[in-house]
Amino acid sequence: MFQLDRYLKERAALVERALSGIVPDPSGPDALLLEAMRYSLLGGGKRLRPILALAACEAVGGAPERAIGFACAVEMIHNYSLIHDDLPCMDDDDLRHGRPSNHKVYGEAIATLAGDGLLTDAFKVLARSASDGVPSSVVLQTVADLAHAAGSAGMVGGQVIDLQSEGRTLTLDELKHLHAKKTGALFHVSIVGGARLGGASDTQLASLNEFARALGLAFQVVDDLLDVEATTEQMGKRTRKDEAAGKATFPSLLGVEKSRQFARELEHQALEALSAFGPSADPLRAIATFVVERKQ
Ligand code: GRG
Repeated sequence: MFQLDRYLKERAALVERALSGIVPDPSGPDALLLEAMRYSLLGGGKRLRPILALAACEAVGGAPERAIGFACAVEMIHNYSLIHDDLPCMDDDDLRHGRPSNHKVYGEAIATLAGDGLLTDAFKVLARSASDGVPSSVVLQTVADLAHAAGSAGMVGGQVIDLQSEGRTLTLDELKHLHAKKTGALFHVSIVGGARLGGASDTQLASLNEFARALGLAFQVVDDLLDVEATTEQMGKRTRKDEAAGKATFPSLLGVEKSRQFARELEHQALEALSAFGPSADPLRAIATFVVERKQ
């Protein structure tokens, strides 16, 4: 019987060991920047995206080592986005992972640069994974996919739509489009990139593409629900902020009960997409259920 708790702990430990080696212990003239980067990178979080990258690699029969550089790159980009998202010019949040946000400790300038450092170094880490036995052409395609998902066509573009949407009523389709870019794109590339590095066939990539689409959206629907239903202590970050900021969310458009139903429907779609896979995809299946049932 597959044990998700154990899997999540083991894979998170693998990722955290690798991340700790990538951003070295602070010393010398770069000490402050490295300390600020490590503060966020090693300061908690569920590590969902890198674990999904490793799980997708394993689902297609690849050893997790083939995707560990990519998994770290994805988590570095995720952490950069959280640091920048917490800045006063963005969401203006003082708390992240139950601790002061990066800019509350290091100031806005260093926090901005710590985010820039993580974003840029992420691509160095991924490009260097060509030496982990993965063909260079596959790494090159993954570099392009990750840049597409994180940049103007993906996460950054989605953040801009989000900023421009404050105080406006969005349709359900507009909200889905916003989140497909802002949150979904990084989830999507984590899964499809991990599978590609694991040697996935085109048929496997097509199924995982569908799995990733449903899972990314389910994550955001549940994130919106948790913003309404969970406490700040539970989440380690400020809650009830969407309504205060006048943001359209799934609960504000559909209501809480229908949003919960929608998340379950997306979980079902994600699991259906994996129907051709055997037990090697059990971690992905269990993570899809975890994403919908999580309490933080
Ligand atoms: C260039 C300033 C600049 C832009 C950066 C800020 C930004 C682009 C994008 C925002 C992306 C963002 C913060 C999306 C929110 C996604 C989200 C719900 C994050 C929380 O994800 P979890 O719960 O995080 O997986 P942890 O790591 O805490 O488990």
